Amino acid sequence: MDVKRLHLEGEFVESNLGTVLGDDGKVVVRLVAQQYSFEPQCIVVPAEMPVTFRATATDAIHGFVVGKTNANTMLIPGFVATFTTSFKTAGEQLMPCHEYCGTGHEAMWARVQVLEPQEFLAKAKGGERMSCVPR
Ligand SMILES: [Cu+2]
Repeated sequence: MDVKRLHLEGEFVESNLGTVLGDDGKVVVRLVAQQYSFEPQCIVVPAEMPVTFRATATDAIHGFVVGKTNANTMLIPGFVATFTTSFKTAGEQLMPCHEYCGTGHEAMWARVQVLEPQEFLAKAKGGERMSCVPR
């Protein structure tokens, strides 16, 4: 994977980031970490359903813990980190970078909006990318 072309082609282009509900019923979240933010800044997921994360970094080693789950990974430029987890309850959670990545590290985090499964499924339409709902 060529990190310089990450935003231009392939799985991690901007238009492909965020959450999708696939035809197979699987929920996949794609995100990119860079100094000093995650893209997207807010991720929407369902509670009580398996959610697969696929993530990478562009510039430095980052890492993240996903809200109140057991998911915790490092992101290394040039590699895709993937894991599947699930969220027990609906609500808003935080996803901070936990790997010191430079001066802006402390401010590097994303929000995770966990929706009730019915609400999530009602919002999800045929493979379209989903974004957080204003609360
Ligand atoms: Cu960081």
